[in-house]
Amino acid sequence: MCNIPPGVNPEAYQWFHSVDADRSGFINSKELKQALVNSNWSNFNDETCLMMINMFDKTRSGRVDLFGFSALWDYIQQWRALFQQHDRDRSGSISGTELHQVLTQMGYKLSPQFSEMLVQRFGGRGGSHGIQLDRFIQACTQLQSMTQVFRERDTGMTGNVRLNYEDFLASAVTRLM
Ligand SMILES: [Ca+2]
Ligand SMILES: [Ca+2]
Repeated sequence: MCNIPPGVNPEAYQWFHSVDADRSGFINSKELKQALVNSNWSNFNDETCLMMINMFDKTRSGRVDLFGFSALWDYIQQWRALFQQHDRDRSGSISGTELHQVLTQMGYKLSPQFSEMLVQRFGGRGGSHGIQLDRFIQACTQLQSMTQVFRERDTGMTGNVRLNYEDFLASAVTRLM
């Protein structure tokens, strides 16, 4: 515990060695998946793990080092706190109504129907039970990314943009992969 490098979250430092199952000194998406559980005790889904590894993988090697893991750890904790804060009925999942409150707090002006649609899309099996933490992180992160694509082009802040189809796809692909 005495050798924690500066800028590394002590909690993440402690976890790093147990998450790094093959002791390679790096965490890949498979190792991350084994380490993360939702409130219903299911492991995080592959898509969310891969997405988060890619976000904090500076070298495009499909894995993160201790520093990347520490940043990723903080990222997950922030979403977890937001998730718990808005899981008003303590069901362990986020419903459409609860998601709408999250998005409103984050500054989005979106309809309640849009949140319902997101929960349907990310919740699986009709989404009647809401979304778990992994899907919550995935949905919110993708929403942020796509919003960023839009805002970069909406220079006049009009809420409307004209996008070339391939330009749009290219932006989406770079953000999501
Ligand atoms: Ca490893
Ligand atoms: Ca709930």
